Amino acid sequence: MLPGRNLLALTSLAWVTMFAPAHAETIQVVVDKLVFSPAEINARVGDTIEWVNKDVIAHTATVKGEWDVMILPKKNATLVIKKAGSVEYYCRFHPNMKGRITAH
Ligand SMILES: [Cu+2]
Repeated sequence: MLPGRNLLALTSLAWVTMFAPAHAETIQVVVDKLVFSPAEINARVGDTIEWVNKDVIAHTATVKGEWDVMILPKKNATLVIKKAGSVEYYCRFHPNMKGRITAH
């Protein structure tokens, strides 16, 4: 076995141990005047999406058969990304409101 490889493996492990738990991020999507902004976001599995509703009406972030998040007027709502992939979500009350989450 090469000592150099061991050191590299050990260093990588230390990095993962130190940074993995703190790595999950919260990504904010503002809902204002019936628009998700930004409409397209990139995330990692484990990240939290937080919708911040600035409107005085309720919205949802919905992926049919996957998840459905109610976003009450002037409130925030969150969802933890559980799997990788790209999904388009929409608002059940205003189906022309659309957003996309691409998770790695
Ligand atoms: Cu809506």
